[in-house]
Amino acid sequence: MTGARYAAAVDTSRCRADETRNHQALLGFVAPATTRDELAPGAVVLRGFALAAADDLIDAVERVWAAAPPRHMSVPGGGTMSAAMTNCGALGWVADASGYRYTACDPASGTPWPALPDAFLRLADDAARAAGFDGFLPDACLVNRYAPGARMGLHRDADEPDGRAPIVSVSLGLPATFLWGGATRRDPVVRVPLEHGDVLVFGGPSRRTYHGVAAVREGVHPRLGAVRVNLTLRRASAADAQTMRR
Ligand code: MD3
Ligand code: FE
Repeated sequence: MTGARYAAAVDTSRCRADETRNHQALLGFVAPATTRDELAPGAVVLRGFALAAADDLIDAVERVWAAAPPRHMSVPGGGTMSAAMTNCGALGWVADASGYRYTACDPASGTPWPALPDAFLRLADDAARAAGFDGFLPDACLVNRYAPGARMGLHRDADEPDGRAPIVSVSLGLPATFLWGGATRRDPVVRVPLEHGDVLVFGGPSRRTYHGVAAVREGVHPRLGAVRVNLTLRRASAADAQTMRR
């Protein structure tokens, strides 16, 4: 499959009908407007899926930031990540000069990461279900904060032992270009525009695919200012009967 074929499958259009339905959804009349694009088997783009919950999600992000401030983590090769990161949930992803791992406590404070907010859990469950993954029970959420110019190079998420659980990603604030690669670092990369409220779900054969984020462009979001936030909800503990209820 070629990059062009994936690109053609990504519908970036937004129409007036969608806006009207989003407005009605805010008023509680109908389900939120979402277009569902499949990037690849198991990789689903749910456009606007988090719009109705976005204010609650941002309130919760700000509480997480107050308890566990975002920081630029060091990486083994030397240097630091350009996105500032923190976590909530029973486990949190950390990087330092010695490697990458999940920890129960924030190394900066020595205390447990803040709990997963209800708004995150509800959104993760709804999005996973909409993408065909029933009973997703995340125990970790990495919260990435991008200032203009920040990016994330191509990588695979491989620190979660249980490959059965999907990852749910929520984009808030400034737009960005998501880079969707393949099974190897050299596979062609498809650029997928992401906006405030878009949700991605990655499971099954897409779970170990290379991906990244292009440098975020200057801009101001009405609620978050010159910031993009990405939430990734994950199952970081080892596989057991609780991983998926199904
Ligand atoms: C595909 N975050 O935190 S979200 C990351 O926008 C990360 O901050 C990016 O990559 C961000 O690890 C991209 C989309 C995403 C997240 C995790 C994935 C795509 C994924 C894991 C496996 C496959
Ligand atoms: Fe990732």
